[in-house]
Amino acid sequence: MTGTPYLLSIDHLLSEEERLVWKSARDFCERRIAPVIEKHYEHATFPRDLIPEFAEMGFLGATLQGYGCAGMGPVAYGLTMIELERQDSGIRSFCSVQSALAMYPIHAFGDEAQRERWLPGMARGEVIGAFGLTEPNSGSDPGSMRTHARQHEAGGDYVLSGQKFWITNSPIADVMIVWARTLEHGSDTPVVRGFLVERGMAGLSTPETKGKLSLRASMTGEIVLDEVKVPKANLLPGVSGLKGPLSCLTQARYGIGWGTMGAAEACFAAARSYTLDRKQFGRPLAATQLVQLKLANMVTEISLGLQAALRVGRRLEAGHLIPESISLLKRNNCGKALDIARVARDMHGGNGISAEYQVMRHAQNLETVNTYEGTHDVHALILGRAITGIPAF
Ligand code: TGC
Ligand code: FAD
Repeated sequence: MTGTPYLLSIDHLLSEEERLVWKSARDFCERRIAPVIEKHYEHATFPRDLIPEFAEMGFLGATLQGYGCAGMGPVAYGLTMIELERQDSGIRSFCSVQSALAMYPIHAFGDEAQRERWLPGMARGEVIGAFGLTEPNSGSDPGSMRTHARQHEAGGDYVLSGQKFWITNSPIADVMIVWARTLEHGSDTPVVRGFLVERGMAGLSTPETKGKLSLRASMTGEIVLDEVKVPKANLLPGVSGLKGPLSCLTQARYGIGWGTMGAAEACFAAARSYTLDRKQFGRPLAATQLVQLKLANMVTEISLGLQAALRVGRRLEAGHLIPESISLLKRNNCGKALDIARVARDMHGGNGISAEYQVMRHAQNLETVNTYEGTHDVHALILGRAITGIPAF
């Protein structure tokens, strides 16, 4: 499938249907994203005109059942993530947020009226979602969030105040899943709940975050809530506590575990081809031992990363969801993809900083991917807690 010499290829471990999904995702991404991505990255714009086509491909809410969603298995979904991120992490981000962070919580924790109201339009790409967890003073530690929801009377509407920061899609979102602390009536301990905040609600603004040097083809912004009145019908009834947002993150982190291997493959393929063509000291760079060592390291990490993603995907298919195994996958595959992109950039010499060769764009993007959805080090601490039983955050 990949045309690259992976010694531990996953191709023969896939079903016929998974191979078909992979091929059609790859053809689509090469045909529709590859020709425009460089321009969008340079101008820091997101290709909104492609959203209906993402919907047609089944990329939006891909793993969800019903409501016009594709109902893909976890492995087929992972393969689509590879192809999106082979082109650009920002495009994969758009689909991850729409699917895993906005549609998933409505599907998993919403009531039937909320599902019917939002999910079909989101699957068609007509309604865009965002996920507001991070705040200026609460990133790795979302439990310290300040955004709060007040209820004047038991069973009444809510008033939300606070600020969410670094939010993918917020400037273009129609509906935002906002996580806020609220005091349930009769309790004096605030609890985290999820709210569907709609564009147009009085007191809501979503300013764009400018000046990003990474993930430039993705829209990022804030969600500012100034006494926003949110009807009680917009509370997600099915979950309370931090496990609500963290469950969504588990879904999204799984997709990133696959997706980053696409960016890594793009960088490896570029480095291989460049060093086979480029001659210095009278022979191709690829004929030198140092270059072959770098290529061998890349192939090794991508092969192992894909095997790990497939293993986690098959476990999910069988109903075994272990968040720590997804932390291991997200952390390792992001970290390795970032290393591969940096080395590929170096192997291109001066050309490596040119937009034309793409490796620097991937390297810049992967700096973000290594940070969001739990930083590389925070995932080490999640694993450390699982290994020792001691939270060391
Ligand atoms: P902790 O005590 O560990 O957990 C609280 C409750 O949540 C449950 N839980 C999980 N459930 C599902 N999946 C997971 N991964 C879970 N992790 C924990 C846990 O069982 C517990 O449930 P219960 O029933 O006992 O209440 O909470 P803590 O405050 O100690 O959390 C620690 C830590 C560090 C693991 C957590 O806060 C964390 O993961 N921090 C990283 C924050 C993060 O990843 N933020 C991402 C923001 S969104 C984003 O970046 C989107 S990028 C979008 C794009 O792709 O463009
Ligand atoms: P901090 O938590 O302040 O961390 C700074 C550094 O300290 C990191 O290196 C971290 O590993 C380290 N650190 C933190 N705690 C510890 C510790 N206990 N021990 C040792 N080291 C520690 N969030 C959303 O809610 N929704 C989104 O859609 C979204 N999209 C994003 C898009 C982009 C482009 C970016 C850059 C971020 C996005 N985020 C989003 C936010 C992202 O999840 C956070 O940036 C991330 O969780 C880290 O939080 P922070 O930036 O506050 O860093």
